[in-house]
Amino acid sequence: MPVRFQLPARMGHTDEELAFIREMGIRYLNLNVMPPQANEEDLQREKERLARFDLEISDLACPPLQKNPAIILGRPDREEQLDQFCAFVRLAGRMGVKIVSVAWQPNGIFRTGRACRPCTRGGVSAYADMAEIAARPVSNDREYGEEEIWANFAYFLRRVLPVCEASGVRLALHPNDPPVKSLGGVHSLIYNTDCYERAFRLANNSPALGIKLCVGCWLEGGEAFGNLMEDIRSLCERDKILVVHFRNVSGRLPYFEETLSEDGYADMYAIMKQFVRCGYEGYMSVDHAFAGYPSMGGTLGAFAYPTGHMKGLWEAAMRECGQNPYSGGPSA
Ligand SMILES: [Mn+2]
Repeated sequence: MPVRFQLPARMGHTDEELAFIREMGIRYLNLNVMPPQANEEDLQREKERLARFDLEISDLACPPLQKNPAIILGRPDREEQLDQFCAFVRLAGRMGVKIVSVAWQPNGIFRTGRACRPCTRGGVSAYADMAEIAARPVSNDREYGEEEIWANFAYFLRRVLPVCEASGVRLALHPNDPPVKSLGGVHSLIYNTDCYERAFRLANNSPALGIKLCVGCWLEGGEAFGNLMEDIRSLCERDKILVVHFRNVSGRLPYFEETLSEDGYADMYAIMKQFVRCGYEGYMSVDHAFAGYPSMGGTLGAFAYPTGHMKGLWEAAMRECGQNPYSGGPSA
């Protein structure tokens, strides 16, 4: 089984959009579902519709649950939110979807803004300047420290992991982005590989806790995050990587721009080869893309070129490693 390429998607794409995705040679979708549609009837209908375009849901995310402030900060209404999270996991299981996304980011991804920057070829892309981000006031009612953030994560695991195990669903935990110790006054859960190891230990090494390996985050942090090549090898060996975000940046913190794969500081071909050498067979997608143009398909149109480039790197890596990329028929 080769790497399985996917694209982020939402419910209700038009027929044209779904055809466009399929024409990129994509079979799998990371589907974002908002709460009103997070029910069996709507999802079943969507699943059948996607099947007509030869598309499948590989993993599900419910944005308000994926980065839920009540659960992450331990607010009084977290029990209700945890019940909803568990219900969403059970729903994924019933739909035959084996991965649900989670990110311990109560205030989302931090970026200074989206703009044309020196490394973006005129494209509008996200960039981060830590001097500006660190100077912001706290994002919530108060600061939240390391101990309580980990205690809240432990509580989440106690409530949710048994449901995942019973439902045949694995959690794909994304790092905090950018990967620094604290963002907006909230201590980050995952800002280096040691944090991931701590999370695995807390989960008693249950296979139900896996990783969304965001190459972008690893590169933003550089050595402070970990040794990417070594981490890919070690995490593949232990079957911890469920999804890969394939993304390059212009440099390491304290400042970076999100660039085309070929324009950032990392050698993305070498990184792709490492996934191939390690026998990675999970899902992989382009993470963020440039803003795109409304008359050129907007965000979806903007994903087309980097997705093709990523798949081209994979094909070259497969051939260089002596493997036939299309031995099982057309690329998945
Ligand atoms: Mn990512």
